[in-house]
Amino acid sequence: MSVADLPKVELHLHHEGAAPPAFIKQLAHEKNVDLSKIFDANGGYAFRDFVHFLSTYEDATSVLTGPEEFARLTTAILEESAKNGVVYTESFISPDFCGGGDVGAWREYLAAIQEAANAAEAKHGITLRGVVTAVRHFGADKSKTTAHCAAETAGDFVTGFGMGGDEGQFTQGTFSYAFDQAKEAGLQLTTHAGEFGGPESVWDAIKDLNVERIGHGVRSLEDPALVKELVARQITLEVCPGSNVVLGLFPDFASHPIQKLRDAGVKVTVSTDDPPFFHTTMRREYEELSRAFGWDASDFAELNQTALDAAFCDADTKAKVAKRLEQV
Ligand code: MCF
Ligand code: ZN
Repeated sequence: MSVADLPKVELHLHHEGAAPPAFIKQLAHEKNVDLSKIFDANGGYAFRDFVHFLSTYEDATSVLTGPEEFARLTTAILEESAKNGVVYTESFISPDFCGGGDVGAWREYLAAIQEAANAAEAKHGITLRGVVTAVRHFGADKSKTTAHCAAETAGDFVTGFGMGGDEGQFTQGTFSYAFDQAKEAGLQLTTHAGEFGGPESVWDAIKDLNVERIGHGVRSLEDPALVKELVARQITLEVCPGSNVVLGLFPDFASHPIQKLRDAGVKVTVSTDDPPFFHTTMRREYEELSRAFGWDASDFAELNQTALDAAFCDADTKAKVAKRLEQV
């Protein structure tokens, strides 16, 4: 059996970022919006670098509106994830893209997403949990509204709070109020850091936001003291190797630091981030890692256990997912 066939746990997937180009093209067509500039000659998403990626992402998202469309997207995402052997996944969803921060509208989006997720669970045996996500370059005020929406809807489905976006403009500390508010509502915390922001953004995330997990965090290796701190605090990294390669952080999988982080004792997991943007899938991530580092079924079993331990869900759900992981 190929390692790509193994059951998988994924912790880092952006809901809109998982929308296939054909899905977005269809919506643009229906709404008479010209989005031709965001697609390349092969029909994939076009972007030159990280900043351009963020604007392409925002343009694509602009045609995705209403609970019904998010429900359809959820069905498409979970079908694709299940095809890839994913048995548990967490996705980043943002009130900024779902009702613009209005709690009533946000509840409607969530209800539609949850209904689609329940149907997918019954059909494919895949569980979804939602991590409500602030967009970093939207600033502190918006993050407070996002945290308020998260706190109001914390429960069985919304189990985490996070932040993505451009690490350039505002420090992590700018968002400490929002993260504190989410924590008080019982949500578990993660933030993107150490991708383009460098090791200092990971330090800030640990010190100012009290997160349990870090999205990416791959540049932590540049600071040995930080690596020690991650190990001591048992912080789990949501590593997305294919995303990092396409966005130009590392030239290829073989040069990716995931192996070195693992050797240093840091808890690492593997995710796709925005699969159609980065021409990847969970199967492909496993294949490439196996090729680059010789990882076999036991390495991936360890990786999945780490992911399940760090998952933002309750003990009953973890036990259910653990059973699915055993069914090889
Ligand atoms: O992980 C990648 C690259 N690094 C930072 N941010 C993002 C990534 N994919 C999507 N994002 C951001 C994007 O700015 O997350 C937000 C978007 O606004 C959406 S979270 C529902
Ligand atoms: Zn991400």
